[in-house]
Amino acid sequence: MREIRGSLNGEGLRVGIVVASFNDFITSRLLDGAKAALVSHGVRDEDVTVVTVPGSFEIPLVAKKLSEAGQYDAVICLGAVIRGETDHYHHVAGEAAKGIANASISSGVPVIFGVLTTDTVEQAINRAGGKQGNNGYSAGVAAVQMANVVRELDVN
Ligand code: INI
Repeated sequence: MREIRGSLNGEGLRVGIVVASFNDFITSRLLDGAKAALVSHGVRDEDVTVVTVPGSFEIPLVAKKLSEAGQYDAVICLGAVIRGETDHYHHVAGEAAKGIANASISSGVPVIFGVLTTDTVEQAINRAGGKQGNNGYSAGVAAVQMANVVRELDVN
């Protein structure tokens, strides 16, 4: 039996990060987590490119451009969509999720969904370095693993 799991060795990987500045008190923590995960798994600081966009709605376009550039082994998308009183939340969260998935499928490059979608600010804080860990860190680990999964699939 052959098993492909994707190693967690990030040496030599080039990673793009797209981060939304909306709710930046959350997204800056997600970014810190993602960078920490990449560096602790062997990705070199100079092999990481960070692009900042206004909000999560704008993430998909940049994710698509980065993933199609041929310069990155994985792209990480970071945002925080927090439910408000209107249904704006649904549109922003839905378009971000759909666009990020499309970028990954169409480019063949792993594009990691590190966008928090929560009912409350507290839930977001808990997932951005609080009680429930840091989703940015998990996104960084997922980027390394998926880049290696795709590499292993491509050479076999
Ligand atoms: N963008 C977010 O990243 N999170 C949110 O919670 C949010 N809310 O709630 O409005 C949000 N809106 C901005 C949106 O992403 C766009 O930047 C804006 O609509 C301009 O296109």
